[in-house]
Amino acid sequence: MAVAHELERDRAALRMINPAPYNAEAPPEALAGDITPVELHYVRSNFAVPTHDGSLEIGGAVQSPAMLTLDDLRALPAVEQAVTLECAGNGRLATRPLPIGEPWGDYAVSTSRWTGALLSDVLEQARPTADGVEVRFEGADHGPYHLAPVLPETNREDLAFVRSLALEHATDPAAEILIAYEMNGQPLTPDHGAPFRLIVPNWYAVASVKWLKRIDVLTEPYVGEFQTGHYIYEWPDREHEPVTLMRVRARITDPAPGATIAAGTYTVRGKAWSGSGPVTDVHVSFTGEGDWHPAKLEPPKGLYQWQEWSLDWEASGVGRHSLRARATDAAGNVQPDVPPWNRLGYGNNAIEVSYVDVR
Ligand SMILES: Nc1nc2c(c(=O)[nH]1)N[C@H]1C(S)=C(S)[C@@H](COP(=O)(O)O)O[C@H]1N2
Ligand SMILES: [Mo]
Repeated sequence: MAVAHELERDRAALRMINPAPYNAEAPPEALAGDITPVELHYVRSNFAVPTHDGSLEIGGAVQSPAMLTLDDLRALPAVEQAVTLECAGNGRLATRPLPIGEPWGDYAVSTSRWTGALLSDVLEQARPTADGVEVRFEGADHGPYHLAPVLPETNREDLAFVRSLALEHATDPAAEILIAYEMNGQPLTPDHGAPFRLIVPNWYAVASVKWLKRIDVLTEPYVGEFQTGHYIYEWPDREHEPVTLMRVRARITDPAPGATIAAGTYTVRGKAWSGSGPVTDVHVSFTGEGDWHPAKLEPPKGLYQWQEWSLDWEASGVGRHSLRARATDAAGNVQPDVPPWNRLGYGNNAIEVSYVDVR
């Protein structure tokens, strides 16, 4: 159970967006390293941190329902992998017209090393029946939901955080979906889903259900506020689509936005990531349209984490410069100049602009 001083300690270095439920961005320096320290990892929660009784129920359309504990999960083969998590609402504040929702800047993104059991192992033990189509994941958090339900049938008085995945995806060992119980080698903290949570690589982090309480195999597709209400791209001009893979995105981490640097050679550094990765190239511009220079892109250190890139910039011209980085991924996706507008403000991966003064 989360105690106040524990939460206070875990939240001290973050940039608060909303005190209750607690939502906060990573400070920019959190992106400097390969792995984000736990206390710098952004937090996004739809409800207050819940109590969790330590058990995980596996049921629904399965032949062997089970009740698992942390020890049961630890007894399964452990997988450790670095995974970049990004909130689908990251960058919402830069979208025009401004959608409703948490006003995220650009720092609802972080990378940790997650350790846990493979979801595919847990589901194999439970033996889904032949008519299973999806898997439903329920968090222990719930509460009143008066903000802006999209689905008319939403229970505004007491809503739980529930998501689903296709059975084929959930049972695929190659998808490497974890029921994670450690973050950077430590037990999960209350804000990040203690005692265990889902980690779905490559997907926007809404899929990575925290405080996991129940897993049920379903014989019908799941309908619910956080699955078919919110977290849907409501395009103005075409079919709505569910929010799934992270869109390709690059970020300049050095120099910091608004920094003043001395004239001379400056090594510009940054990160780039995509749920359809790896990232295959990053180009950097210093003036605006037309002067894209290829950056040196480091190979991925893992399948599911951001990549580092750098470029030596001859910063000889005294004055203000507008810096932009633009990434392309293995699927051929390139960052757009203008965010792809949708009513709820998801998936803004437009090229970011920061300025730097050379003195
Ligand atoms: N149970 C539960 N899981 C959840 C959420 C939530 O509100 N409740 N928020 C989701 C969203 S929208 C994001 S972006 C990630 C954030 O994970 P973090 O707080 O560890 O960064 O958790 C996801 N899992
Ligand atoms: Mo999110």
